[in-house]
Amino acid sequence: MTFADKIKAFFAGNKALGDAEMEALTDLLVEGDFGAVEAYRIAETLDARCKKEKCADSEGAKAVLAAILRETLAKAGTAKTLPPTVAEPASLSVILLLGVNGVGKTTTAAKLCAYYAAYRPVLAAADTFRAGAIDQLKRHGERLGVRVVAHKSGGDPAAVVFDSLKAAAADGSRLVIADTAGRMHTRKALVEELKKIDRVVENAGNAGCFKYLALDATTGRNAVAQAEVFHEAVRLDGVILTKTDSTAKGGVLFSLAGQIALPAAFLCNGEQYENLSVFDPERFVDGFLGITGSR
Ligand SMILES: Nc1nc2c(ncn2[C@@H]2O[C@H](COP(=O)(O)OP(=O)(O)OP(=O)(O)O)[C@@H](O)[C@H]2O)c(=O)[nH]1
Ligand SMILES: [Mg+2]
Repeated sequence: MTFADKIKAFFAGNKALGDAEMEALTDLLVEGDFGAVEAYRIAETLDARCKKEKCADSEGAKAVLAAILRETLAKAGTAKTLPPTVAEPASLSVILLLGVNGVGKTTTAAKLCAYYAAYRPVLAAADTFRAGAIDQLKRHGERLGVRVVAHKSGGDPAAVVFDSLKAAAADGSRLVIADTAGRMHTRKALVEELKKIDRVVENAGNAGCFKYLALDATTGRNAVAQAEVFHEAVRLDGVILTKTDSTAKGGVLFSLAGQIALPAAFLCNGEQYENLSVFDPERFVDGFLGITGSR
């Protein structure tokens, strides 16, 4: 039984929701990657609100839960995103993709190039740490017809971003999308490197800098701790949840919103360039509760 089926089964029939059911729902939310703290908070809020509103059946409770989940996402606000069409007069923007190794940063950088094609983006190969990372990005650049600015493997990632900004400005491009390394010798080294890249971008006097954490939906409950490290280092603008086409449940987005006020910006649901969509909280909650079926 998939997670969505379990949620559906839980709310099916017109049964009353007593203490035992609330406990089962909390377990279900924990299973859905909410993390214990957020699962308990949401189940308690649901219980209190159902009592207050005298809604005793599961259909009513589901509607109340949907409202609570929407409010949880709303608390984090809307992630800052560039519109897909270029506003005039256009200035240069930068998207930094951050995240631990293997979450899908490079693939997402390529997807964003396709999504923001109107900006004539330039890719910055700022993952100089992992062998093969530069070539991987170059292959995407070739397929997409996008310029890739790269230095040698082992070079300074902040310098790559700096050169990409110059190249973009010279080319009349409106957007630099920077792929970064997910791993360094130590976590401290990673944070220092990200801060250095961040300073280059902030000092470049660009109109907009968008710092997104790519997060693998299958990471589960560990995601909040992971996000906190990056959020403290560079103050993230949002999360891009990748691999939502997997068996992941997505509850992690509620924990990120509820616990560290970090909103989602995009969802990725596959390996193709078109498998990227702007995050839509209404649709996400409906999908999560099986109200319309898909996310
Ligand atoms: N199913 C699925 N796979 C994805 C998605 N996004 C990325 N992948 C796959 O995940 C794997 C890792 O993707 P990368 O883009 O290389 O990840 P990365 O974060 O750049 O990895 P490092 O550079 O090693 O830190 C690849 O096999 C991708 O094809 C997605 O939305 N869905
Ligand atoms: Mg990569």
